[in-house]
Amino acid sequence: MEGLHNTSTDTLQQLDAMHHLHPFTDTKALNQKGARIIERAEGVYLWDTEGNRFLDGMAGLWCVNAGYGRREILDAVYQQMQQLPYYNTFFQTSHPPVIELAARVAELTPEHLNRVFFCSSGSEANDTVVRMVRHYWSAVGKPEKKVIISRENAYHGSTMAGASLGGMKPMHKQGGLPIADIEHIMQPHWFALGYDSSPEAFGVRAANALEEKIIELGAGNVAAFIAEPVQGAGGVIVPPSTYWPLIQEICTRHDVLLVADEVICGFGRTGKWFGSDQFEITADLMAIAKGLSSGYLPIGAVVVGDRIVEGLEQGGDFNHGYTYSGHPACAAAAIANIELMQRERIVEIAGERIAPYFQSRLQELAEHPFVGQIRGVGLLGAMQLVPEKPGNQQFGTDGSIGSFCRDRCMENGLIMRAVDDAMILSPPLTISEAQIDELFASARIGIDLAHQHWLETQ
Ligand code: PXG
Repeated sequence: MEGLHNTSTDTLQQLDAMHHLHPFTDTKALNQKGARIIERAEGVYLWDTEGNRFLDGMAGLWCVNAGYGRREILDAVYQQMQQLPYYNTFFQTSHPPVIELAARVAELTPEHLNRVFFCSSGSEANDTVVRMVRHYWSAVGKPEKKVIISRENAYHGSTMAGASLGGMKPMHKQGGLPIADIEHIMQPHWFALGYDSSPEAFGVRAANALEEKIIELGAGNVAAFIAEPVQGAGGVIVPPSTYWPLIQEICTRHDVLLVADEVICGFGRTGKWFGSDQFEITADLMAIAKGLSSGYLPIGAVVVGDRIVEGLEQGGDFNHGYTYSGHPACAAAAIANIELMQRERIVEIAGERIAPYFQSRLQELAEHPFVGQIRGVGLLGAMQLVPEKPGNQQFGTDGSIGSFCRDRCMENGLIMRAVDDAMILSPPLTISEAQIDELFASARIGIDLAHQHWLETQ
């Protein structure tokens, strides 16, 4: 088949409908409407085949941290593909890009995290976490420590283990999940669950749910606790300040490993290199993906603490790995991405200047009569739409208000994500102040229109 670059939107949509099954999609509904076909990108903007330009308020899927069109990454990949397009890292072999990337990741991540196990996605990273922590406990003579505790409304991926770790009920319903020995506790979502108390008191209550679960299961049976520093797909849930210090203490007290899922929070998203830096979390293992290559090529990893490596070394072979663990071209993309982020001080500038500006513009929307809560840190933001203020009442309309708002934003040139009725933002870290102004101007139009629509339909 010839390349489809000059094909009409209609034809592309028809072919897409005939042959392409989309992730997390009602296929029948999509195909009646036709997919939007994105054709090109530059900086923080995307263009579709109809010539519409969008400001990408989601950095793809929370991943294009360095922005689109970075030649340095393209050139690095091209060169690597010429030199060595593929070789594996099984059977006692290695190659320069994977070696360099592992060293760079070890240098960037907190001091005690020095070894890196590569894979191709966040889901694979979390599958690796499950197998690795269970193997670790077995290697150090405590094979009964198997249960992994996670949280309701967490997102850890879409593979069997990733979806099981996640706390998304609709995902569990399809396919008989979670798998065995995964437990869930409450999430630190103050607005939804703790509105009648102070955020600080609620943070303590939500963290104590971990200790209660550990005691219920018996610490001797619990391998690890996994959590996103800030829940992303769950709706940008920033935990109260009391939450993480207490979680850390509980894990230490009960000898339960702490796993930070940094797939979204990593690589500058919260204004520091890692969510663990922002929230002062000392994790035993860290899952990373997305921003590692700014999404240019698929790559993920588990960054492993010294203590875990020492344990694993007592366990012989770790019978786990992927054909594309440490793929040379993906590693080259990640190295070039990290290099340019360091050279241009993208994370530092985001943390010092861009994120504070983004958060102040976000905060202005707290006054809007349709916005009940603003959540955010770094370049993550959420605007929770509510039917009335004050209060934490929700619409109970299956997210149709959020989708309506999202569609109006799209018509006004902004890509925003709706998680039920919370409007979510996670733009490239390279966004400028002027582009942030443009973003919030469109967001405000979308929210105004959704508000008007809501009032009219009451
Ligand atoms: N952990 C976290 C915290 C994530 O956000 C994954 C793991 C899985 O990564 P992969 O690369 O396997 O997709 C993610 C992914 C959304 C959305 O709609 C979020 C993700 C993926 C797809 C959609 O918000 N996060």
